[in-house]
Amino acid sequence: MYTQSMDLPQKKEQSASAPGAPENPEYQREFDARLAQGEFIEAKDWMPEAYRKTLIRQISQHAHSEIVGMLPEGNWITRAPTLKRKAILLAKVQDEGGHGLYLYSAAETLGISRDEMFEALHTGKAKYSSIFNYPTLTWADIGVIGWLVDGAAIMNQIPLCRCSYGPYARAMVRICKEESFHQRQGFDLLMTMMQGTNEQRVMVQDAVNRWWWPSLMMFGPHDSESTHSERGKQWGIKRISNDDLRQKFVDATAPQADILGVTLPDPNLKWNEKQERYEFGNIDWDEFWNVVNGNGHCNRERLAARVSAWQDGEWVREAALAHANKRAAKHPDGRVGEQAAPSMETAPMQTAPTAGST
Ligand code: BYC
Repeated sequence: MYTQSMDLPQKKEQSASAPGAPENPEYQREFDARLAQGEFIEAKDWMPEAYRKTLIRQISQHAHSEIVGMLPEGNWITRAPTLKRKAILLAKVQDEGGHGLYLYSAAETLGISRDEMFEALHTGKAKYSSIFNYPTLTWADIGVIGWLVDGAAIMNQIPLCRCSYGPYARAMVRICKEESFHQRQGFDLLMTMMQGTNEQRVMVQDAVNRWWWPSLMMFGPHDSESTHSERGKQWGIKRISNDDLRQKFVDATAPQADILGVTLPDPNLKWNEKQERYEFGNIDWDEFWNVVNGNGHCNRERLAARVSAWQDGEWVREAALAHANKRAAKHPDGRVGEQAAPSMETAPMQTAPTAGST
């Protein structure tokens, strides 16, 4: 499986970078200097414990969002209106699963296990994006998720490709490329519907009305209310603030709504010529916190789906482990290929051609 576990931190006693290693002013100065120079911090490098914890929190929550994000769209795979749209949706949902796996792998390099991360999700300790607690009521919701939700995700995630932690930044490069396709297929789906019947246009407008505000909430609370922004910026994890990203998203999306022929559900949305940006109305923060705190439309349903997937998959994990143990017993030297290469002692002397041989 694709993994970054080659970069796993060494054992505590072997490495000053291991979780729980003592803080050290000299290492701290070196760490600060590297951040100031815009260098990546890598898995085996020393890092302050709070930096490690913040990354584990953010990356694991990001991974959970991808995995939980498969549910509202997965709900429509069997009901896609054409074979083409079904194939696209299937590929998109599969991509989200892949994103979750890269991100879990990136988080593992910080010394947390995947089981611990799942445990945090299943017990409600770890968050995932508020957006996935809204229901997908019609086929138009699938287009709107691509256009608005993936659009907001890209806006938030492009700066993460330059975040200070190497394994996270590299995972984000590939994720952003795929998200960009996701956004375009959503726009394309909606454009097709807008060129269809009046009923289809009404369906699209209804979906836009329901998803617009939750999409703006994806960027998190106002900067003044954001508990992690200050440190995140100092550590080069957060390059652009929640409010600035939200503004960029509105500025990019409002003209796209005009092209589609839909109205964004905000009477206060207007172009400010002087400031060269859109003004927009107030977000309902009570709704946001209600959803974040587990009381949205689908919070319980989403979590229950993840927990039952985990329980139903127990036999697969057991079988995979039994298989791995069997192979390890068969190949104690760690080689797991079809045929283990002969060891130095048993290898015939002239297996490799020497220079000048024909
Ligand atoms: N939903 O101090 P703040 C996708 C929490 S998946 C829930 O500003 P930070 C896709 C926040 O965690 C997209 N909770 O935090 C998948 C914190 O609580 P904790 C997911 C939220 O970290 C499938 C508290 O509020 N993207 O694209 O500086 C299909 C205070 O917030 C939300 C990512 O995860 C929210 N919307 O900034 C389609 C990107 N917002 O942890 C698409 C990576 C805030 O102290 N994450 N909270 O309990 C980030 O960039 C940042 O973590 C955030 C928040 C901008 C989200």
